[in-house]
Amino acid sequence: MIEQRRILATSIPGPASRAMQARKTAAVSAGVGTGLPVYVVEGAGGIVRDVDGNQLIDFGSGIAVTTVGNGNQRVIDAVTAQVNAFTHTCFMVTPYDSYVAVCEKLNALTPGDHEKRSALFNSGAEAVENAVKIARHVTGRPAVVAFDHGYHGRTNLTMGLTAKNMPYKHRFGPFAGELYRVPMAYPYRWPGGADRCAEEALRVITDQVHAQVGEENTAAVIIEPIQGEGGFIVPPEGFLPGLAEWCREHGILLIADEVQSGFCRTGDWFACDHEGVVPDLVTTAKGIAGGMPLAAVTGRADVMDAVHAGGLGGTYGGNPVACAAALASIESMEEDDLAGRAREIGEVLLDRLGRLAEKYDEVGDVRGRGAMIAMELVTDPETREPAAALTSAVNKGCHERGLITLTCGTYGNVFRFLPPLSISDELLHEGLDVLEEAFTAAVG
Ligand code: PLZ
Repeated sequence: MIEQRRILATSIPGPASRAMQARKTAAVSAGVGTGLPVYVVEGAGGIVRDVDGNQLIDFGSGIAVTTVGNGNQRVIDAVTAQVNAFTHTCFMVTPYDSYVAVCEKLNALTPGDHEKRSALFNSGAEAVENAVKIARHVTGRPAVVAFDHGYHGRTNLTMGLTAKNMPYKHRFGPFAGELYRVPMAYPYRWPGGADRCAEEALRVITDQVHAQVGEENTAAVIIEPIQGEGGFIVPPEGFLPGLAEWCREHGILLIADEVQSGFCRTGDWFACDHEGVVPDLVTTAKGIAGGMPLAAVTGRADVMDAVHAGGLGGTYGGNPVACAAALASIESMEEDDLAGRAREIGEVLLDRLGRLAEKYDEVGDVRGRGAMIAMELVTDPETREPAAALTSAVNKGCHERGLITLTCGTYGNVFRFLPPLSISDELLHEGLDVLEEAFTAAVG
């Protein structure tokens, strides 16, 4: 395993990475961007090593995917054994046990102790598409309600559910019909203030659906219990339970998109667990399989079984190598108490970022849960004008110093922290030192 140490061997990106990036430009569609063009050769724990010999601290986990750590040994062993046995049969043709075992785990671990069923897919977007298919099929209703700042994917249906135009939707329409958007309970930017956010947001949302869509036309409400790409927006206490209750009253299915927030990331198995919210359907992906492509829809047995045989599927959904990786990842989460580790990481992040916020007015808000933490940067704490330029300058400064960081947010002014849960305290603190240095340099 490569040493758990940051190494700056060349400038970042170094000469070998720059040469590869030139080939990338000539070979790969310009539509596929790269945030930090260092070309990776190896990863272990909280470190990613590039082709120039630089070792970067990983605060991104490939966008919340390598939750169990880069190069997790359990995942490596399980994947290797599975590749040697067989790589594919198509579960719809000749099934295999690991698919069933992953579904059993999902049914047991997702919120609620009611009877559940699951179906496996390849990507988060595909899981969301299928959750919507199922919700429409079982309710016989067309409308789906999504939120401001929401992100659900890049396929046609999920683009329609995603809020942000650039870069996700711009000139890629027209989008699917019967998708409606309502305001998100965003405490930091709620006009009536954070204290009134839960109650007022619930009123606005339910009024809007009643007046503009009709509850009886609404199949599902889809929400990320902590919004990811939109800015790590944590709804105020009471908001999600209130939304779940209103959905139940009207026979509307609540779909929790836990693609980014799920699998120990927030210090619970799922972000919904924090307030005991039990959705009808849950979508998962990313952290489920330690980097192998796997996604799932898990939900109430009566809902999931209402679909006719053959109505759900796909060639690769629940690929055996991905399922082996998922079982190994879940075992790591259970055996190593990664939810507990996420809470510890969260305490360190909140403490250090909180101190940065005391020092600098530009840090407008620090929020999140477990190892899903963000700071929102503003030009002025009174007007809360988003500081997108400062955010990208800090991001660039971190990259140059050997720290992989990610930004997010509708206004591009949120700095997010998603380290692998196997990261050591030492690397975590060193990464935060680097961030502070980059922040101080950028703020001037
Ligand atoms: N739902 C909540 O966060 C993926 C997107 C990266 P896929 N988020 C990272 C990018 O720019 O494409 C995501 C998510 C939530 C759905 C998805 C979609 O998951 O596996 O990328 O399709």
